[in-house]
Amino acid sequence: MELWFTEEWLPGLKLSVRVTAIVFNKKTKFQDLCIYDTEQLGRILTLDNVIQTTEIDEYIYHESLVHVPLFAHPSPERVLIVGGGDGGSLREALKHPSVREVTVVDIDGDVIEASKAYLPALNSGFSDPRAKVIVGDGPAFVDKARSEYDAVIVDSTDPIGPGQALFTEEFYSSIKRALRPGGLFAAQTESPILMPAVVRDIFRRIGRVFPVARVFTAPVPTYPGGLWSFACASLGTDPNLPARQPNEAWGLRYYSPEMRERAFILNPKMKHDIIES
Ligand code: AG3
Repeated sequence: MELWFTEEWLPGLKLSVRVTAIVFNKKTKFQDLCIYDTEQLGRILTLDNVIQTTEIDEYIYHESLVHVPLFAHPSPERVLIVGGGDGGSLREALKHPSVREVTVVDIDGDVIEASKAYLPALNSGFSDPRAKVIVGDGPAFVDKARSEYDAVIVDSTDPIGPGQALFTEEFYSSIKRALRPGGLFAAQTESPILMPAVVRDIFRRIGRVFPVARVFTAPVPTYPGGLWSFACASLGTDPNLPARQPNEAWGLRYYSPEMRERAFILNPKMKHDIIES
């Protein structure tokens, strides 16, 4: 018998992938966590039947979300990742030699444990002595921080369920207070083609808090619509301008100075839908 995983992207629109093995499944305190092996996407992690990450395209998402803000900073030392319990963003942040500490705050400790046990492609950062892992509420944690981080990266689920609190104006204000001078904020901000109004509303809220806020995109074929949007915002630092560059030894698969430039180019409809409407 064939086994398929299906995510409903929108009413009447679904993505299905054939599952070759159920690797792990647990109803955690917060969500239904599954790890599957699939024929075409490699190992995938889902929460409440929503694809969070797949081996085939996770590098595009994690390198974009992390390296766009971190390369805009001349020497990031302290980085905070909110969400990101799978470890993909942590792995990328630790590649910056100036980084001395990366704190991951995820509300669901079971996601972290499952990644450590079953996601070798993502979990390498957890054993780095610079990694600090906290199981707890992201907004409450950020609210206590004052001028502490060179970058705050929000690697969240969609704005439903536990993820909702990570898209509020209040949360963005506490991130702003948590940043050191010259600090940057980045977040995943949903599908610009299938959910332009959702993306627009997120950017309205970010724009009310941060003096500089830019949209960038990257293709993530296993997320709704195939193209994904992200925010990079700051207290003044230009998110577009790279302060440094990676070299070959970093082993990056998606990010490069050229790809960075491309990421900030929006087509006319997207400009209209997200920024001008
Ligand atoms: N971040 C999930 C992005 C949203 C995906 N949405 C969807 N498939 N409907 C995942 C965390 C990866 N570290």
